[in-house]
Amino acid sequence: MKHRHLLLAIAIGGSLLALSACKKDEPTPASDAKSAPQGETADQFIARVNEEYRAMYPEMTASQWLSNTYINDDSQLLEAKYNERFLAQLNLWIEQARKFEGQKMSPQTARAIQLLKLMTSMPAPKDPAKLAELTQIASRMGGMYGAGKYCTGEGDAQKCRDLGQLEDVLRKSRDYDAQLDAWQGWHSVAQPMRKDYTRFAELVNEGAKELGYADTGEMWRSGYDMTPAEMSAETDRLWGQVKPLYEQLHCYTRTKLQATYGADKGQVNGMLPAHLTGNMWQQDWGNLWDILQPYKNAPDANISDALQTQYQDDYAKELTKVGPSPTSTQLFEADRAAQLRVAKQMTERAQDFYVSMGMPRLPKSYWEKTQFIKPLDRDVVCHASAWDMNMAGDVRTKMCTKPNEEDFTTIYHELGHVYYYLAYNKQPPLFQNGAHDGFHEAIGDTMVLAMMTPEYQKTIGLIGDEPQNHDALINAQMRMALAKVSFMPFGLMIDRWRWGVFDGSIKTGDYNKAWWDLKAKYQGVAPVTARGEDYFDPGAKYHVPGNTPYTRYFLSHILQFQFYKGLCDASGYKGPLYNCSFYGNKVAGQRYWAMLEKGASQPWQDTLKEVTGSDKMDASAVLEYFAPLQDWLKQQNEGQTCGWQPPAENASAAAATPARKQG
Ligand code: X8Z
Ligand code: ZN
Repeated sequence: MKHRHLLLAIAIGGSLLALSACKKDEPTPASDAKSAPQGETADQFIARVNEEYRAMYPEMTASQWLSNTYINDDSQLLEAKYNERFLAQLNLWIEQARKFEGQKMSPQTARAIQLLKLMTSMPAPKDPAKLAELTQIASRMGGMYGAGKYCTGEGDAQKCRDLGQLEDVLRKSRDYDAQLDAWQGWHSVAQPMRKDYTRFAELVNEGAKELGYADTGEMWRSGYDMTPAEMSAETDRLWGQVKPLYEQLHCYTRTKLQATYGADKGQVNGMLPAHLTGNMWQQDWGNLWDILQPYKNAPDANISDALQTQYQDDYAKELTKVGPSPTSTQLFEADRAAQLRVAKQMTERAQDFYVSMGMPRLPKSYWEKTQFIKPLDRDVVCHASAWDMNMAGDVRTKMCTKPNEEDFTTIYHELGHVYYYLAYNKQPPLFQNGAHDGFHEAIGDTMVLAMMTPEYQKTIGLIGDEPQNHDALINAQMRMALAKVSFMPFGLMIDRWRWGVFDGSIKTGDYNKAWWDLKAKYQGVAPVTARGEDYFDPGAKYHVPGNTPYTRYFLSHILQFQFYKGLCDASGYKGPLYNCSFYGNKVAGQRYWAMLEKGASQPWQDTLKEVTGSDKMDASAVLEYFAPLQDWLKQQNEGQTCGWQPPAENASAAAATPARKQG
């Protein structure tokens, strides 16, 4: 499963499900009958579920790995089938668990039963026909996303670009129209998913209701050792803490976009034009560095440049192997070999950070079975993921790595998942999960915070010994804010949309409007052309067709600063938070590993307390970290009218004006 985190317990592949069922269609001895073995106690029941789960897990995961790294009808069929078997088995276990309600059992067993009900983010109806339909839709949507291409031109002149190529346009081009074309092109891929997604939402809701939840969103919010209502209030509270910082960053960015593209084209009603943020979903503005860098003359540890150089060196080495006048095939092969080489070097560098803190090296099979770069002979899901194939050391990552900073930090992120798997593999299968899903997402990102410090970058020779003055600090903080702060409202709005779809407050006919209303409200971004209901823009983001809950990433962006501070304290560091690196610190490493080993075996509040001293999620570490930048932004924005008016507010104003017919 891919970063299969909580809810799905193993979220696998796209979050679909967790494992498959038994082998072939033969009845398994233990639970062929709908009934559990006679006289089974609750503790025995959980022991049996753990065993059955472990047994069926590898083949389900294999089918998912296959359909994600080799997209075609056959692999989708197999994946859908294994997911169907697993979900049927899961429903059976959950039914069997009912009979233990109210009985005496160990606290660990009670927790395991609770987690069992939350094992998938794709609750399936019991009706076998609907169950099969659901898993087929899920696999089809995943395949459509993975294989999606934007094609222009006719016949021999036709040119098709995949997501990676379209993202490159947003990353590098500063041509307004070229970016708009790339942005619109990718969003056209999602249009045909609309019907499937509508049906998908109906089917999972039916499954969630059968399990006793009001809807799928309520079920997703139930995985946090608090009530679903408390959980959504928690996200509001945390967002309230960071919103002022986001608004300052937004204001500064808008000013710079207007300076680049003109007062009119650089904004839409005070919001950022969706195709101009350097990112397809406006979730990470790091690619706008050329426009947003605060101090052009101050040191700027540019990891992308260093990685490009590394690639060029690798390429030159490959060429020396073939001699003076290489054929075009040899040039091509040298490029592929160098791409693979640099991807592995980036991964080795990330591994080194974990190992320096006392964690194990990745197993040999990791290096053999991982997908490091995009294969050329087939479609694959390029969206990065981390997999635990068998709960016994066959861990892998799947990426289409390019030598740039974004992918370099993504490798640390994915290895965070992998180290979590390796650490909690000794837990019973039902506890092999993050303390909550936000923990799973935060492990690697915490390492990135330490990796991005000048202190660490000097140790690896990425930057020289030049003194770190105020300007360099602001540059570094801006770099980090463009990745982290810009993300926060995005991390929130995706599930605000899905919660609304699932609870019926967003109607099928309003999918796209509701999406852009939320983008406007939280992120302050807007499309520059009308995006009516013939579009399905949510489907252009991996986690929607992939059905991966997204609140986890919002929580992770808060938690990772708490973990960072906790580990800095453990390492004995004194000084401003943003300068702390615990590279090589075994005490911090042990504290981290102890947390990872716990998996989901206790409430996350207890686990958080062990690492940070507090049992509450809190954004004060975020604010402490970014304090210098926040001051600087306030000065930069002085005299500007910051903020924006979301269209919902425009619309209600318009509603009061009878003359206007349509909003
Ligand atoms: O999906 C991911 C990871 C895999 S769990 C690459 N992330 C979110 C995204 O890309 O939208 C990491 C940050 C947010
Ligand atoms: Zn992740």
